[in-house]
Amino acid sequence: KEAHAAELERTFIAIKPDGVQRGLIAGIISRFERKGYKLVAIKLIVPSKEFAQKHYHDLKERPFFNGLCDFLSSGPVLAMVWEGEGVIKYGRKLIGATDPQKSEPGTIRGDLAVVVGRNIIHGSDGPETAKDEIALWFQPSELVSYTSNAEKWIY
Ligand code: 3AN
Repeated sequence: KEAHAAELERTFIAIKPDGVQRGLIAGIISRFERKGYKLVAIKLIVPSKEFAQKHYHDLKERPFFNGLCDFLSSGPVLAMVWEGEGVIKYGRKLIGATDPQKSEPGTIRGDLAVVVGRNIIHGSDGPETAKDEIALWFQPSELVSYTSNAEKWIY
């Protein structure tokens, strides 16, 4: 069946300052790209602390909230939107469990991170969060819709 880009699921993925500074950008993008997902938006930005607080608003009661927001705003973050069938759930699977001590080998956090406070990558945890996070980080005009011929062999 024909898949139309506009109907496909999208998720927000961000490489946090630790991942950017450790030189992990290309390796992480490669995981999503080789799986068959499509990059529809990307930018490198240093979020303000206020912006980080908005991004993590669900965690504002947690004891690590302040440190987490300081960390996210401490340097460049690579913000991305990835598109494709099942990308929200499967993106989380590629990323691995929140605590890198518990994430499986083969996942991004399992292979590349050690502690929960420096777990290198963020991925939306559901359709509502994905929608909200994409709207927070990107203008609609920054999302690029295009049809890739490669999708014919993937979806
Ligand atoms: P995930 O990023 O896997 O969705 P959340 O939403 O529970 O996990 O947590 C968001 C971020 O908060 C994590 N990526 C991690 O950086 C940080 N975090 C979560 N739990 C802790 C903790 N116990 N101590 C320090 N930071 C934490």
